[in-house]
Amino acid sequence: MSKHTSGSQRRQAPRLTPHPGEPSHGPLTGEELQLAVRNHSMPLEALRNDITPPGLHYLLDHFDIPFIDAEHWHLRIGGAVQRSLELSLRALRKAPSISVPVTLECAGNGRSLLRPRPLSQPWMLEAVGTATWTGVPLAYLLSQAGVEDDAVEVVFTGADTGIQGGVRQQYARSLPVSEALRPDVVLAYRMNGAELPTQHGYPLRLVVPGWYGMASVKWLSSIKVVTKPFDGFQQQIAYRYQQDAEDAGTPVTWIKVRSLMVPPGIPDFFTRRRILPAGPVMLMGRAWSGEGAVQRVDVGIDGKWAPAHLEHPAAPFAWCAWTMPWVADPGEHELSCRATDASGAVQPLEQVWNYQGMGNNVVQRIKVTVE
Ligand SMILES: Nc1nc2c(c(=O)[nH]1)N[C@H]1C(S)=C(S)[C@@H](COP(=O)(O)O)O[C@H]1N2
Ligand SMILES: [Mo]
Repeated sequence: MSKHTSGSQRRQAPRLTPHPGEPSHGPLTGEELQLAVRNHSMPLEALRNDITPPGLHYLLDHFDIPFIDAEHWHLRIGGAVQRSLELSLRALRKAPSISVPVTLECAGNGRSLLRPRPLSQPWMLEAVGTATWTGVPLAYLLSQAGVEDDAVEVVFTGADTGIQGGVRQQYARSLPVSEALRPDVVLAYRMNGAELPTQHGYPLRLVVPGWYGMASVKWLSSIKVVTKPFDGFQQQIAYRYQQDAEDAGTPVTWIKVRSLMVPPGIPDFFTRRRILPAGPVMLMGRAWSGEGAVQRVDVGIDGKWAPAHLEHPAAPFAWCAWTMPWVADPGEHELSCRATDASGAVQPLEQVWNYQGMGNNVVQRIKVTVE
């Protein structure tokens, strides 16, 4: 009954994408290609680095990258607070700072592996990266402003504007007050020790360790403490696990457990198929989860699983390295990896489909030819 009611309300709601139809069984569309050349993923060989080198971290911008003159830019903090604040970049740089290594992953990572294929940014496996973010703890600024007792959420609005699902909007997302007050949530003006790159949110972005990337609002212009749950497009329509366009669904929040492997050997240019000489090889990769520390990674060789050696992460929400020696014998092989986290969650061997293609953490499978 309640499902039916919310269903008929949703029918009026704007669609996620401008595409009139349902997800596609067909070949990649021109619109997907257009998004894919604007937004890029992290080449899997970059999994070798603890911290993803500049330019290799994945990138996801919904609209245009705004052109911001940092000299005249200010961050406004207002709403249900005792004192509204307006801070220049210079003032923010003088405030107490922290540096946090964080693995960010787009909630749509793996979307294009689903059948039928949800039409949006067509990620394969690699919409992930780990950076060290330096800036002011959000909790510090919120305590300076004084959050009112009836506050429920904090809304973060970026300077980028566009239209999605027919709705004109500035990119905006909220966090529950309890999450916003976590000591590791940072308003970052540096990435990997250098000035925050334009495409990653210059002059200031939010970074929410453990949450899928959509929570980490870039090009921040304002922070507003609110006393009712935020109903913006990116909160209520986008980023939901839903079965179809009419399903209200559930919100996407924490990163699900996942592991990836550096494809061993060398690639064929066009097919990316791997070619490897026979003999010993050290397989390696990374694993992460926002729902609990990674507890184990199993590596599958032709469907036979064995536990990998796991290293400690640099921080609670940074990925950890895993390794597994393998003696490759000539022939065709399939390699895979599968992580388990402290919540008991384990990567699925087959993914359950959802309408927006969110949170696909299916195990990676790599075909290799050993010569
Ligand atoms: N203002 C703004 N913030 C944003 C976005 C955006 O389009 N606009 N994209 C979000 C999404 S969906 C992701 S996955 C991350 C990507 O961060 P990155 O490009 O620094 O990797 O930024 C988030 N913050
Ligand atoms: Mo994303």
